[in-house]
Amino acid sequence: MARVIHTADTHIGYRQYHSSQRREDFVAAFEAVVHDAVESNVDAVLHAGDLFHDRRPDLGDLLATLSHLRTLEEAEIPFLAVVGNHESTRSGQWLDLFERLGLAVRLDDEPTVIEDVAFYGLDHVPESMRPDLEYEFTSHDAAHAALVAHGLFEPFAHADWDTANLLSESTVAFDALLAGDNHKPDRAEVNDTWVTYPGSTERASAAEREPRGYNLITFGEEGSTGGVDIRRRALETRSFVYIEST
Ligand SMILES: [Mn+2]
Repeated sequence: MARVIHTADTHIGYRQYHSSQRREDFVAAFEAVVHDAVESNVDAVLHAGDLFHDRRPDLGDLLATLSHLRTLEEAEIPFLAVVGNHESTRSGQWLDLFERLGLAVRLDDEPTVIEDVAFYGLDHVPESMRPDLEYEFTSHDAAHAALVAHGLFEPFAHADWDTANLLSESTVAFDALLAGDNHKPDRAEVNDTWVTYPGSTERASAAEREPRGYNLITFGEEGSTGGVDIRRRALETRSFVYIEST
């Protein structure tokens, strides 16, 4: 049995409304997730991409991120992640630097086994390059498998990625697809596999009205569909006042 936090779309470095206070809110949301991970003593934190708002986070945001990753490392909670579309760079990924420092694992087509779950990763791939994807993953002998991926997956709004095709083409049978990119929290079953978004951890736009949060997922839970239990936990955020134009 494994209990993990699934988070995504942190967008650290976003200076929303040109406000330095909002910028601090985005990194504070990451700190809150890390705090909950340590408090709940989860087996891992899975990040499904867009940890940073853009490809060039400033030094202050990087130092804050490093310090929160260090907190996880000291609590012996692995941080497993993929690269999102907002933060992807041509010359190399920030995630690789964190991995080099021993503070993160960049998930890929090889399994990273935590307790009895094999985790794999799929970075964001532009739509034009998807027809060439083979979805080849190295086999595992764990009890469960999950794919952490960044993209707009069906059956949710604005989707452009064929989830049923991905799952049937994959050489590994996944119990869950833990996604990032869509900022709206949701879940659905596609061919007996859970597909879920935890949503963003701060309001990246005024359209994101529902409470922000993350997923707490237990693999190997008796009585749950496919042995995967997905619960949503809310994060406290600054209150927004919405003014409707008439
Ligand atoms: Mn995002």
